[in-house]
Amino acid sequence: MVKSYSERAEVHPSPVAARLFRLMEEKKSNLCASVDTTSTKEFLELIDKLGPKICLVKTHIDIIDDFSYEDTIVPLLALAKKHNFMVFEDRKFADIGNTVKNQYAHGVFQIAKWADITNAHGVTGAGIVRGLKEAAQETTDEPRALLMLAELSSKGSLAYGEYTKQTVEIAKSDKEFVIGFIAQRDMGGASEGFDWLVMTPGVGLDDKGDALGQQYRTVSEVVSTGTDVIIVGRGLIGKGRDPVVEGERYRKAGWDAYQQRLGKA
Ligand code: S5P
Repeated sequence: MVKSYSERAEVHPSPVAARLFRLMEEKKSNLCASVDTTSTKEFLELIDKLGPKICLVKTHIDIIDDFSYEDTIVPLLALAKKHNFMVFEDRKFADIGNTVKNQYAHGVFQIAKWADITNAHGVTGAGIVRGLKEAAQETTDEPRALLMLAELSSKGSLAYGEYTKQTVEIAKSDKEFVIGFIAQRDMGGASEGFDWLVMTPGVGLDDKGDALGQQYRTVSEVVSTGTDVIIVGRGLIGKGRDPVVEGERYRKAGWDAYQQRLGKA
């Protein structure tokens, strides 16, 4: 039996996951907007438009040309409050524990200070989880959470088979801090008491892929194979697209697919 987001919120060991599940149910949205744009102005304008339709904003903060904490992050957090969404910095940490600890908390971006969720590759081993957790604890009293990159959407990705399996093993090292995966399907865990969130990028309703190896699956395809949160970038904000129209279209598609998975539609 597939559990609802609100049932999962009630018992989840991570306050970040619990809050996300609650607000997904409230807003009837499992849509995460990937706002991959290079100016602060456009970044904030797009997020303000998409805000009512999404549960999560995914950022690549290092692609913003005119980044500053005051002018980029402070208004981003104000929009998160205004529209009730959470923030996920797609940093894809991939170094030893001690280095990622510094990368997460320090430098220009100070990700641990403002992002509810970030993510990491398993390639360096379980020390990456401990390093990131220490940085979070030393930086803020706010709850923070991590997703492990178990699978990738791109053509020729090396993250499959034994690599994916061992990344899932790393996730088991911290039940509270690691809330799930970036993956293309359900990663199991239920029989061992884990309730992992699966977030899936490479989702598009109109395109099959791009010229640089991205591959898209449809919303109903990914939700039927275990996705909890759909991550959509260019499908929402690509050239010629109206983010308000596409935001509602993907929100509805994601929610309908979730209802179907629950057996309610
Ligand atoms: O496997 C992956 C993992 C990620 S996080 N494939 C991805 O495409 N992503 C990210 O999702 C990628 O970095 C980009 O920010 C977003 C997909 O954007 P789109 O425009 O192709 O929807």
